[in-house]
Amino acid sequence: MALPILTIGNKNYSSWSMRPWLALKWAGIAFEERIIPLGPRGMGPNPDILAVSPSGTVPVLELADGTKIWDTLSICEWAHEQAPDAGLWPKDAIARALARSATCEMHSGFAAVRQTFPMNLKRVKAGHEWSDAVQYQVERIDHLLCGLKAGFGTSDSPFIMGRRSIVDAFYAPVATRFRTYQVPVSTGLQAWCEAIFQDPDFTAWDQAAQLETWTIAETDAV
Ligand SMILES: N[C@@H](CCC(=O)N[C@@H](CS)C(=O)NCC(=O)O)C(=O)O
Repeated sequence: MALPILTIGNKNYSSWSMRPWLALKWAGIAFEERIIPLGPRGMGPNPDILAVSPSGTVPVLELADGTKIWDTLSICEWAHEQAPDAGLWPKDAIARALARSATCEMHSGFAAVRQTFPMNLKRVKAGHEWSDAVQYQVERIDHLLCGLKAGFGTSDSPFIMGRRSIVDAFYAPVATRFRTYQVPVSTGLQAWCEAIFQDPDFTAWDQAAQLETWTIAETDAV
């Protein structure tokens, strides 16, 4: 049977693409990967993306029967349903509800963080400045993830819910943003960031990003 096809943006910049890519890897689901290089923000609909994705955004997962799943969280949910023992969602109902809440808060929120710290894996920037509103969101992320880890993590795993889950996948791009723009975080959150950076699947994505030659001048100038 044909493998599902995950179409993503290029790995240096596409934070939404990283999330389901990690979730599929962590669930052990084989897939074919196709990359469409992203253009500058506000350039209008990208015809290459529109040709494969009904929303005009990536990621999009095309199943063997032609069905297209065009939303990050929906692709992660699909991965969980294909491989329920992989732990992408916790088995405990309360843990799962809170993991979903944290994931949805990322999916629909933190606009100031996303705007001020665009994902750019190849970049390290000293002296970046951000507003109090952004700092408030940074602290909210820190408090949220450390609180979940204190409640549901385990001493033998550095990940938020005790093993690699959709929460880690959703916040992994944020860890890279804090690395790129040298945003100070608590010791606890920094330990989680380091665990993400050492994860073999994250590392594979990051190494591929470092080799990309596509650039978005507007993002590189932030
Ligand atoms: N809510 C969507 C967001 C996807 C999204 O905004 N993707 C960006 C790339 S990271 C995109 O495709 N932008 C269109 C473009 O760059 O042309 C999801 O969860 O999948």
